[in-house]
Amino acid sequence: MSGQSLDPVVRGVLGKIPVPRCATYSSFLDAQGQAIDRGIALFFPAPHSYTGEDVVELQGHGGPAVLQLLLQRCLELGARLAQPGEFTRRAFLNDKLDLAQAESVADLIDATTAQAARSAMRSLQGEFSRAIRSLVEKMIALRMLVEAMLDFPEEEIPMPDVVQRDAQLGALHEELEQILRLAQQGCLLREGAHIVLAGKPNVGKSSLLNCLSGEEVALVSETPGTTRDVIRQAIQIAGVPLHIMDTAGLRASQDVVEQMGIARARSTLQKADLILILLDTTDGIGPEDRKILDELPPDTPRLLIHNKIDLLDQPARIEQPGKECHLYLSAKTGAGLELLRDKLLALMGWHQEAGVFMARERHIRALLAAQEHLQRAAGESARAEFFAEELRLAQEQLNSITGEFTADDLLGEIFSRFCIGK
Ligand SMILES: Nc1nc2c(ncn2[C@@H]2O[C@H](COP(=O)(O)OP(=O)(O)O)[C@@H](O)[C@H]2O)c(=O)[nH]1
Ligand SMILES: [Mg+2]
Repeated sequence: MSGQSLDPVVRGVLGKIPVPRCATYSSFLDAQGQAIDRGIALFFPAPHSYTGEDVVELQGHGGPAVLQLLLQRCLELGARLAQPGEFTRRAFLNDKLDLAQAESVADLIDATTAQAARSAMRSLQGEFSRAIRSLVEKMIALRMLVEAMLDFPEEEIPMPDVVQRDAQLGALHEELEQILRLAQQGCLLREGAHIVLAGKPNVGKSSLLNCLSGEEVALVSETPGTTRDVIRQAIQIAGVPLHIMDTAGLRASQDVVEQMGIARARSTLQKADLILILLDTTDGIGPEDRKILDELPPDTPRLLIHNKIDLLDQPARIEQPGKECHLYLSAKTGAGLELLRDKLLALMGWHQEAGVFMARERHIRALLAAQEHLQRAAGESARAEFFAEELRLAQEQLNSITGEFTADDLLGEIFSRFCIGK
């Protein structure tokens, strides 16, 4: 429980106020003073709590019925059920966390791999926010310089100031680039990537899915048209979550159910981050394969996989004769699977960098927008007002990441550190 007046609830349930930050063994009482359960009570007086308000934790034996009774008792005494995320929202409103940290609480809980959990923890500890704030501070310094220039007629702007301005802008650019790279990695850890297996029937799509996931998730048979529905399997490679989707083989079919499967396969392809086109090495690339390749969404990255190399006794390998990358493997023997795993990570943009922090789409969008404003600022070096405005917009984008919007912030900064009127 969190709030400003927990006293009546706490007294009602425990019959006393527990000593702050000590584990207090106590009965949890109903309206008649009968014990509902017995357990540990922890009291964190404001402001030293998660939410910054008074917080009381009751730890009982669990079990839905007894928990329900205890909850009911607290509601009777004036508490209400929290909304989703309300504790963290209050923590944000009370300045215990900034917005990026608050988001990372949810990301930590939702993390599907150890890597993702570690990077969420890094964001929760404020590494991402600190990086953003350091960028914002440098941006403010640059804005002060540029806004000071506004007071001079253009021909009187001191040259050293112009040189300094351009050097600072260049440095900002580089720092933003680095943060963006780490955030994009974090975003990949959070969201994972959607990889779709496609190709004509019987080339080994389902076999490859099973091979990658280490489980027999999809039926494999020598009868073409075995897979109908889209089969999804979550796997991880080096801690990066990947959602692999096996689809019905693409061909002209008379079977109504197979046609439905093929329609699903086509719509799944539209949403893929990466498409793996499977080919049968013993057949080479035939007209059906070419037709499939021609119909793929043109902008989605793709990898051509030549399966069944075991039948020709060929080695696993990667070849890149032109634009397209060809990988030769065997879903049956597993030869070439490591090559595939590494290639998938590379195609998804994973560099296994140290210090990756968890980030979301929202953050990436804000960083990209800030980057664009910096680029525009660079193009406005002759027009100081426009230059200053682009910087202001870039800063606004960055502030939206940590949830600090006030324009007054900047005014305060300027007046506290500058006194141009003197
Ligand atoms: N020799 C060999 N056979 C394979 C390989 N991969 C799949 N197959 C066989 O090819 C047939 C079709 O496989 P399946 O995974 O169902 O293909 P899909 O229709 O593309 O999903 C099955 O009989 C598999 O055992 C491989 O790498 N080598
Ligand atoms: Mg199949």
